[in-house]
Amino acid sequence: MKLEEFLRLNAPEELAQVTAAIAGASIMVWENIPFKSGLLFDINPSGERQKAIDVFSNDAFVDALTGTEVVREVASEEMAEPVEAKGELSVAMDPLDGSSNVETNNPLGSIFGLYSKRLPCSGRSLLGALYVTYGNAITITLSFAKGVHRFVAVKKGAEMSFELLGLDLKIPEKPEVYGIGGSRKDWVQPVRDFVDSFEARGMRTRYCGTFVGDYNQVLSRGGIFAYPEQTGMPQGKLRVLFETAPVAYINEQAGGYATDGRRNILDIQPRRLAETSPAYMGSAPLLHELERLVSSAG
Ligand code: AFP
Repeated sequence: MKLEEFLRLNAPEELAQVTAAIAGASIMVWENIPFKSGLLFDINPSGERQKAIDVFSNDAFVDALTGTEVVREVASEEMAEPVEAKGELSVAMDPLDGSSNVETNNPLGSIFGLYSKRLPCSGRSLLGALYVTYGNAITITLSFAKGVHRFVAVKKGAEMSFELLGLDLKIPEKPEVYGIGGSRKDWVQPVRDFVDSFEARGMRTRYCGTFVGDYNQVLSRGGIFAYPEQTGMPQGKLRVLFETAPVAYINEQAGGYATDGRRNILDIQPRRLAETSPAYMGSAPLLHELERLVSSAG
């Protein structure tokens, strides 16, 4: 089944329009990766150097989203202020997740949260979320409150389309892999102790340094992705609105659990667009165990 048909049968009209626009722009972004990986002399609002491909992907998705006429605002990790438009939906996005992986050809991604309220707001206002992975294939993993579904880009002749790859994906409860960001020496003690127990549980480490690349394998194999609170970085690194809340929403729809160590990530009410929080997500039993350990440590 093609993405368009799935959307027609399963998604509210405005979410269908936004998803189709993102799908089209994601192909354009992927096609431009080899041509636009030189450094620009520019800095994004979080102080990170912007590369040409970051700017290109930001502009491509902003244009595609505002072109739908159902989007009210687009906030992006790459912009200090949201772009205003005339529709009803607020979109928060990380247009190119893991862009420091461009040179090494590790997977990259794009993340989108589709919110009913003005930004910033909590993940409880998400109407849907999706992420794109640019790996050995381009996939879109999405949820509109009724399960998690995945599509893969397929080229037939000159035409590129997204075909259904998996319906109603569920995260395995038995954990198999783990990927933890930052530096082990800086993780808080309960996280270090918990991670030390993983090998004995038969889990293996897998980490590529792109959030959605790392989360995506957890969704398939079971386990945990985390970017913990660290010494000197108590709020972690990942942004709630653009990154962790949308993926936490998908994770929950797949039967998993996502926490900042003390509460469900979807309950965080960010006060700023770029607010970060510690993030732990994956198989529900493992994540509830982690939350108990971290929260009881104070
Ligand atoms: P870049 O976009 O600068 O490559 O950062 C990627 C990222 O925000 C996220 O995708 C990764 O999970 C995380 O950083 C990796 O950070 P560490 O290199 O500190 O583990």
